[in-house]
Amino acid sequence: MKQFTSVHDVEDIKALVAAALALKESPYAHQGLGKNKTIGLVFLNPSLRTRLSTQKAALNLGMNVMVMNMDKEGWALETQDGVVMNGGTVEHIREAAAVMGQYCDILGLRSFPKLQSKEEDYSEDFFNKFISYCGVPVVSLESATRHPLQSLTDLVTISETWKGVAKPKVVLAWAPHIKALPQAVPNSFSEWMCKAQQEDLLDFTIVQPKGYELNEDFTPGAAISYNLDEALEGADYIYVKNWSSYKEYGKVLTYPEGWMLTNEKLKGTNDAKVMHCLPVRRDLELSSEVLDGPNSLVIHEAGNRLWAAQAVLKQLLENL
Ligand code: AN0
Ligand code: CP
Repeated sequence: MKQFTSVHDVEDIKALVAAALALKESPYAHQGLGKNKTIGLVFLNPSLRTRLSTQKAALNLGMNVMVMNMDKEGWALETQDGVVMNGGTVEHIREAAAVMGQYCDILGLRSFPKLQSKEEDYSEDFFNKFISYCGVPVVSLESATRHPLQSLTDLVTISETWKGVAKPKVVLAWAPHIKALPQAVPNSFSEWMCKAQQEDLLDFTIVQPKGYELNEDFTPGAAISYNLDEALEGADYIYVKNWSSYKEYGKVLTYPEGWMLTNEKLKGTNDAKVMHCLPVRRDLELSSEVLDGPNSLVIHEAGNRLWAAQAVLKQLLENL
């Protein structure tokens, strides 16, 4: 693996899941691998889990870690070519990324979409420029359209906890929110689940209100539903997440009633486990009774971020 920006960078998802679970058993088995290697984690947006789990994953592999909070501590970056920089931006991405590449063997980058222009966000303009100018392998810490470390974690968590004989039914369920959130987490989750479905590991359904359909490039083979109760019937895993509209780009269309998951809604499921990438707004996006109840996997899932990140960094180090 030369970079980790989406499921398409991964040769064998089953092997990567197995590697993550093996690291969970033996976290310090490869401490020599990262000796004298440095990872730089560059954040243009807030983070709790991604920041801490990726730092710890790198430390477990013996790497040095540097964190740059670009949004608060870095110079304001220009991304467009051919502009006279006589406004608010101080440094061009061409120099900034190239310089960070001088100090680091691997770079991680978090850069959310602006949710203004579908074309700009879905071209991954900023992310791709960073990759091409920094000159070292890049790990996505969440880009405009994807969050692959989260999605790998989610597949690890499902694989680890599923004890059934038949394939599990996994449902991605839209949930309410007051803010316009990116489609990165659901896009990426869907992309990984669709790949897992192709490999016969699970069955995958997406349920959302009309108008919240994801970009179809990310949903090949997914069953699509608009009825939450129907979609949840017999579900083994429910992945709760809000996202803003893709069609009416970046908009919070309406605030439909009845889309927050409650214990009542769990009754039609196969005692489904409930997942969420976090952070979650209690009793808006997901009910406290579910979050605090026996079906919630959210803390276990967040714990697994470490092993997913460590598996990815291990593969990148082996390919340096
Ligand atoms: C972000 C999102 O939905 O993409 C990050 C999730 C990991 N969430 C919020 O902004 C609340
Ligand atoms: N799930 C996740 O990526 O959390 P953070 O935004 O806190 O990193």
